[in-house]
Amino acid sequence: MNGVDPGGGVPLDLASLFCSWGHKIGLATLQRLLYPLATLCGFIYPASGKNAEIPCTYNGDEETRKGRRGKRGMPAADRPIRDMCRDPMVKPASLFPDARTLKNIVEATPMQLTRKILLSTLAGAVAFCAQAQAREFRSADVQPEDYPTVKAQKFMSDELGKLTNGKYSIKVFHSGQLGSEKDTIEQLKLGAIDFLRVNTGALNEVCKATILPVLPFVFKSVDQMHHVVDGPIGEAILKECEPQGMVGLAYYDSGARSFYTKKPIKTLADLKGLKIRVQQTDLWVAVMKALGINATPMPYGEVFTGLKTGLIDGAENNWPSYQSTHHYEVAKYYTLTEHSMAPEVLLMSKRVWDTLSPDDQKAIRQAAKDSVPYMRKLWQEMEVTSRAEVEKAGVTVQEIDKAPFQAAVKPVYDQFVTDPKLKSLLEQMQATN
Ligand code: GTR
Repeated sequence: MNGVDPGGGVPLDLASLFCSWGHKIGLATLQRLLYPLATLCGFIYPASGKNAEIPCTYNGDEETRKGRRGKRGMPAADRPIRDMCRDPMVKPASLFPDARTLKNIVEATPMQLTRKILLSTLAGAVAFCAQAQAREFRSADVQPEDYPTVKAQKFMSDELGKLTNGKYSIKVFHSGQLGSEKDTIEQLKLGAIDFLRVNTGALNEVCKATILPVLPFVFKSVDQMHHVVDGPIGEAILKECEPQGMVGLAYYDSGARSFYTKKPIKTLADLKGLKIRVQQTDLWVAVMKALGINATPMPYGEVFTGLKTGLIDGAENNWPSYQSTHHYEVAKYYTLTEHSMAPEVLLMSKRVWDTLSPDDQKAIRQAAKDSVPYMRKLWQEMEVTSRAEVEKAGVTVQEIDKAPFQAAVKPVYDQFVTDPKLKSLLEQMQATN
């Protein structure tokens, strides 16, 4: 598990006590009450600048102890406390006296001394509590750092920080750093990673209901897709992932998927017999079979090499993926079949989720929800810019009659939507405007 185990195996019962009490009245309030008192005692260096009242500052961008007085190095005794935190971004205030404060202690009367010890212990406990509770979640995404899904998770991290007084943040491991979508789904289920952003297609083998938004030509428009996934139907689909160890938080946009190939495609017949890369699911293999295409399932990260080496003749995806992966440099014909609008989805590991308080769960849901309009705005912009970029680079865009495609994939619905619950959800989807 990531982050810090509150208490961290350190015998500091007062800190644990404070952690629970402090969170009841609000950690920030507690810190603001106690810090000036402890400072008066001379046990904590008064901070300067914007973090003046906060003994444990969270600035997230540098190793230096911003907000501490002067440029003096961290007292050796501070280091274990900082290390306990395991998070270089959480900076504890000094909990240990320097020579001047030691002198004050020696010269103090017993009454003064008791007061000093009590107050400094309390302040120390608060500082410890703040750092012990701070936690950086890990999230995985196969898309690159500047992709809308990744940026949206960073936005979510900031929102979460605001909603929890800096208690939580999310580090996004983008560009498939933690593995393919299939691998990271397994890691999420085990709680080895906390969050995951994948396409709904990637979930099809794990929670069956997720095939519904992936089905070819199931949505009539982006608006209709939003009405479906943002309401009770979308919620019901994600709920199906919970027994599999994943808590669905939000749907992000993914536009429409179309074929791109090394040779021009003008009709469905031109695609017959071609080797086309698909996501690693039975549904996609069946869709391609219905179209007379030779499906080649493989991870997203291997498609470029597959195209380059001739292992595949093409693939299918939206504009931003086609552009950001540079697939357009190898497969220069983009045919506007727009055959699936499978949205992206953001999930949290249920194992991790279950360790959180209802308030924290609420904050996570809220932050995820808040990131959706931001993501969708970025998405709309990127769909336009990525299309323009590939066209400028010489890609041929082909309009195509979709009717033969729609007719050919019809049997796939009967093949995959057999469960009565899924049937009912599909009917509700189709009845949504
Ligand atoms: C992209 C999606 C990725 C991944 C990829 C694929 O559109 O953003 O998460 O699913 O498609 O085809 O594997």
